[in-house]
Formats: sequence, structure tokens, C-alpha cells
Amino acid sequence: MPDFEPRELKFPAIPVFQYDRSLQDELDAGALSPAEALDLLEWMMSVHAFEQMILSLRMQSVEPLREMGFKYRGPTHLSTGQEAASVGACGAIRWTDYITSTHRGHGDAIAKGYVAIRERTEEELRDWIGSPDAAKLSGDELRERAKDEHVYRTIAELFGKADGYCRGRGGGMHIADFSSGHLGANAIVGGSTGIATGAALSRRYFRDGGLVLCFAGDGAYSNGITLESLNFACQDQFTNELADEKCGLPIIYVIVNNQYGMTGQQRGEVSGVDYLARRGAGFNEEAMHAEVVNGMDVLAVRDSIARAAELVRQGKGPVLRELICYRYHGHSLSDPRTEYRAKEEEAAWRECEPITVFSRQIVEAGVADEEEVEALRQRVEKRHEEAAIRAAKAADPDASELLRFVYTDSFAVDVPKEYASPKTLEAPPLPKRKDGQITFKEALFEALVEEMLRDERVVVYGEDVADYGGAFKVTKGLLETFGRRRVFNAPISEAAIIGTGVGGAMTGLRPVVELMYSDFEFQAGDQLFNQAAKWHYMSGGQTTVPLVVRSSVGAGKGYGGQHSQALEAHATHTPGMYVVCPATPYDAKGLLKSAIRDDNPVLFVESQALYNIKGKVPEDDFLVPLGKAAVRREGKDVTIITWSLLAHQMIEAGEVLASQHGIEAELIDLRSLVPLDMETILNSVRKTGRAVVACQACRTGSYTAEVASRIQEEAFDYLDAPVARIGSADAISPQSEVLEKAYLPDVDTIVQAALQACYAAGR
Ligand SMILES: Cc1ncc(C[n+]2csc(CCOP(=O)(O)OP(=O)(O)O)c2C)c(N)n1
Repeated sequence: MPDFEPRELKFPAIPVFQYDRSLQDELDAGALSPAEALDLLEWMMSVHAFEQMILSLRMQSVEPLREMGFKYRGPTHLSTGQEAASVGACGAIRWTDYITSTHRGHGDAIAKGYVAIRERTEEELRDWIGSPDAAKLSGDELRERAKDEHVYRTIAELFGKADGYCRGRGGGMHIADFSSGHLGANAIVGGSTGIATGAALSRRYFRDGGLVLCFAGDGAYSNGITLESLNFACQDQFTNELADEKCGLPIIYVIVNNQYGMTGQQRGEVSGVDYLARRGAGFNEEAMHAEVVNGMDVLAVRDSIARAAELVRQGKGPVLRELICYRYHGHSLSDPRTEYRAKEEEAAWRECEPITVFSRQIVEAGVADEEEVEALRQRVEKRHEEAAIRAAKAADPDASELLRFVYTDSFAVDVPKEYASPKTLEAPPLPKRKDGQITFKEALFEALVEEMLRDERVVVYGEDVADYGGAFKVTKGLLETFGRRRVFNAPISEAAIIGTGVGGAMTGLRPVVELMYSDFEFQAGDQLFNQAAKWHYMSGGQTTVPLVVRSSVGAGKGYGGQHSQALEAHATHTPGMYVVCPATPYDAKGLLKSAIRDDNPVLFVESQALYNIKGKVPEDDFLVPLGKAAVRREGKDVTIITWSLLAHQMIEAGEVLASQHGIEAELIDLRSLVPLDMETILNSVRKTGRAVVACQACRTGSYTAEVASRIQEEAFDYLDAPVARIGSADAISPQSEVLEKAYLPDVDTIVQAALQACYAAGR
């Protein structure tokens, strides 16, 4: 309702550096035990030792490794100076909570692993170590052995070894240990904020009491996906009357403000605020409970994150924390820092070096004396040195297994009992058949309903998909059937829609998200191509990403250059993602159901021009396998291959060729581009000797090039003519009807190409 009452907006105050307790105070208050204090110190020392090892490796000063001729290759993003941030934050959450981390994430990985070692039961630890020698160990011996293993697996991953956490597929910038709740570091600045938010969505969905802690640098807080994620997490619909249960997303965003992006300075240069915690005020009325914390003080960090964890476990999340700290090294070891830092600045920050400060407190509080602290440091360093030597000698991954984990064969054949009978609010408005026929759009709806009834883990969200039913009304009726817990509108944040889908999919959900127009994929490019497609591989198979991204293709409606593109070739060029393009109502249903059950991420491309076509679709639960083409007509003279909208033009072209030219074309509708059914294509081309490959995308760089080239590679001896390729003109889709008609391929383009192939070959 209109409300123009004059007033002022006020923002909650954001506390800055309010923590004022010492270790002694914490011990006296019973907030920390001496053993826990020593853990914090040991973990920080371990983070430090890890970074020192990289430094030494680069300087070739690790004696045994130099003698072995071992050379470290890979990035050198050290986090020395940030130990308190990693350890204090991880030390304040449970081992079953999740974290996501950054390109500078060794410390986070080390710290999260230690928490898990401390909190796992002995039986869990033995299983996790997995080697026979651990079976005989118990107590401290077992935990020490687990620490050895943890440091070893982390270093082995850094060295690209088969024993690494990600089997050498991820390396330091993508290190993940899903078994301990570490969902991955990310080489894309801000790249994991969407994933973390999606993981929080899934924790909220499953009400499992867990939370997500999302580490990201100050640089990431100017990045689109991060800001989209904060907004996504703060949506009112999680906590107001729209919510099934009022519960904010259980996520703590931790800004690790080490003062610099790569070299650009957050304060006074590349942002307009002194403290990035202010960003919180832009996203909800609570300013995300933001606080600025001394990130050099492990106890201050621990205290602040512990309070944040309490808030989010009470459903009061999300929470934002800015940890002010310092990284003593440049961006990487190739950055000497001389151009942009003053020596006095570095010296001043040395005064509050986290390990020195905390060691002093440990001694002052009588938790350990100086010799004991020194002995601990030596033990930690020894552990790291031994682990590094072991990792350097460890086996490399088998080169013949290069492609392992690009895709997974797994498929949700059965649904776990607890998700197999989801509740509905009312009966779904299933489409009514006339002569067994429904529209393409209705077939998609039916597939969604069936899969949502079958498996509670399937959720649907995207822009306007709930009450309105989506821009093309495909999802109309889902909200009324399943409620807002499972069907909800997302903000207009394509990157966050896909990113949260990835995080949700990694952590138990099977999201089906909608991208209104495929043109908007570019807004979400990183999340689709660098995250969704890559995490199964980069994690060495630790996780799968069962995410379906439904995206629609315009064209033929005068919508111009930014709402008409067929962009599937971008996805086919990104290993790790399936690309599915149905052309009939039958396939729309059967393929969408398969896509939802498949554990690979699937880009599901729908042509808007097909939404209202009708076709026979069985009412029962049937699947169309991904990667199996359909032969729409058999023929002996020429093979025509296409997908999606053009499959219909191909069928018309086949009729014209037969009736007017006496040419019997074999017509193949690929249905899936990835996986590609080369067998059906080759069998046909070997028979006809001629091929025309057509699609709606502009010709240069379209997927027709890949198909044509593979035909030539694999069936050259059978070809009687060059493989013809058809696409739109290499132009921008124009608004004018005349121009758009000239731009798009049509039945005649296909007929002419087939005739040329036949006559060029002297038929
Ligand atoms: C999207 C993206 N842009 C640029 C880079 C190159 N890059 C790597 S680290 C970095 C600085 C990131 O700053 P911040 O988030 O503060 O983290 P820090 O490196 O200081 O730990 C940049 C620009 C990248 N990896 N990803």
C-alpha cells in the first residue's frame, strides 16, 4: 500500500573490536579449557608450518626434498598472518558444520580437519584413517596418527598426489575434504559464496541443526556473486509468514580482511567504506548482526564466531563477521610487495602476530611454559616435514585415469526411505489428455510433479516460478501442490540461483532451478561453468552435483539480440556438465525425469517455440535415457542431424525431400548433446554417406562443428560429400521480422543443404 510518511532510515550499530578478554579470563569463565587453548595454539602452528613449507619449497631449502630432486609446482598463495582467522573460526563450530574457503585456504583446510579429528569418535577416526595400523591405536596415539594423516593428505593434495584429499585433481586452490565438512576452497574470488549459501539452504531444508561458515576475502566483497549471495541468504521469505518455518539461513559469512585484494587496498582505495561489515546493513534490517573483530586474536575470533553460531542455530541467521587481519606475504611468492606497502606498516602488524601473541598468553595463564610451547612447535614442524617427505615420495595419480570424475555414472535409482513419501498440500493439477496428448509445457510440469512426489530432495526455484508459475507458466501449480518450502521465487540473481543450486546439490538437495532465458547464462557463467561443471572432478569424486538448470531459448519472436540466443555450445565446451535439448513432449517429460535423477549437473534447454506443441505422452513413470538419440525417420540417401526446435523443421524437410525430390533422408534428433550418441550418428552416416548437421545457434562455433568434425574423423571413408553445417547467420538476432527470418535457419535451409550434399556427391 502507498506509504509516503516522511521519516529517516536508521541502521543498527555495528560493534567494532568489542572483545576485551584475555586467555586467563576465558579460562576463569570456563569458556575454554587449557587443553582447548593448546589445541588452538597447535592448529595455528600447523597452519604456519604448512605455509612455511611452501616458502621453503620455492626457495629449494627443504633439504631432503631438494636431495630427492622434488620440485613444487602450483600456486603459492600464503596466508601467513591469518592463522587466528582460520583457527579461531573453525574452532568455534562443530566438525559436522560445513565451511567453504578461498584460493588462500590452506589454513582453513588444516583447521577444519583438526576440529574433526578432535571431535570424531575413535571408531570414526579409525575408519577415516582407513589403514590397518590405525586399527590397533586408541586415545592420544590414535589422534596423533590422525593428525599425521590429515597433514599428509593436505600436503599430498598440494603436490597433486593420488593420496591427496582430492586425489590430485584439485590442488591447494580447490582443496576439499567433504568427510570433515570442508566443501572446498575456490580459485575464483567469491566463487564459493553461492555454494556456501546453497549449502545453508539445504541445512535449513533438512533441519539438521548444522551451519555453514563461508570464508571469503575482502576482495570478494566487491564481487557480484558474493553480494547476490548475501541478498539471497537474507530474503524475508525465510523468516516471515511466507516461510513454512521461520528460520533464517544458517550461515556465517566471514570476511577475512587481510587489507589487500591482490595488491589493491580495501580501505581508502577500492571500496568506499572503512569496514566491509557495513555491507550487512544493505541486506536486512538486522544488518546481518555484523561485527568487526580483531582477526589477529584467536580468542576474539573464536568468541565472535561462537556467538554467531549460536544465533544461526536459533534460526536468526545469516550473520556477517569481518575479521581484520594481515597477510605478511604478497599475493603469491612472485609478489615482493615493494610497490605498494610500507616497511613500517609490516613492522607494526608484526607486533600483533597471532601465534606470538597467543603463545605469550598461554605462558602467562600458566597453561604451558615456554619450553613446552617450544616443544609443541617442534613437534608440529616435525609432523609437517615428515608429511612433506612422505607426500613427495607418494604415487602420482595414474595418467590413464585422467578422465575419471569428469562425469559420474551414479543415478538416483532408489530414493532413501525418509524422502520417498513427501507431503503435498493439495492434489497436483496434472494435465488432462486428449487422445493421449499433452503440450510440451504440460509434459515438463508432469515430470516435475512426478519427481517431486517421488523424492522430497527435489526442490524448484528461480525467478517468478512460484505464484506466477514462471515466465512461461511451466511451473504453475507446483507451489499450490508442494508449498513454498519446495517451490519458491528467487531474487533476480542468476549467479546466486545457480551457485546456491550447486551448494544445495552438493549437500543433499536435488535442485531444479530455472533460468528464464538462456541469454542470462552469462550472468551466471562462473557458477555454471567453473562451479557446477567442475566440482565432481576437482573434489576427486568426493561430491556430486545433481543439479538441473532449466533454461529457455527464445528466437522467432522479435525479442532481439539478448533474448533469442541458443547458447548450448558454451555448455558443451565445458566438460563436466550434461546438455539436454528435447524436441517433443514425450522427450520433455522422459528426459527431464532422467536429468533430475542423474547425479551430473544438467543444462536442460527448452525452446520457447515448442512449449505449446502437443504430442502423445504416457501418464506413467517412464524415463528417456540421457545420451540416446532418436531416429525420427529412416532413410538411405542423406543423414540429417539436429536437436530441439530444428528437429521439427528437419522432419518437415525430410517430407519435402521425399515428396518433391525423391530423396530418403534419415533424420536424427540428438536429444542430448552431452553425452553424445555417436553410435547412432555413425551407423546412419555409414549407410547414407552424407550428413547435414543443423542447429539454431549462429553457425560459427556452434555444436554442429563438433558433430561434423567427429563424423569426418570417425567415418571419413564412408563420406561421399563434405558434411554440411547449418545455423543462424553469424549476426546478432535482430528485432525486425524480415531480418530475423533471414537470420534463422528454416525448413528450406535444411532442404537445400541436403540437396547440395546429395548432388555434390553425384547422386
Ligand atoms: C573472479 C576472480 N577475479 C580475479 C582473480 C585473481 N585474483 C586472485 S586472488 C585475488 C585477490 C583477492 O583478494 P581477497 O578476496 O581480498 O583475498 P586475498 O587474496 O587477499 O586473500 C585476485 C584479484 C580471481 N582469482 N578470481
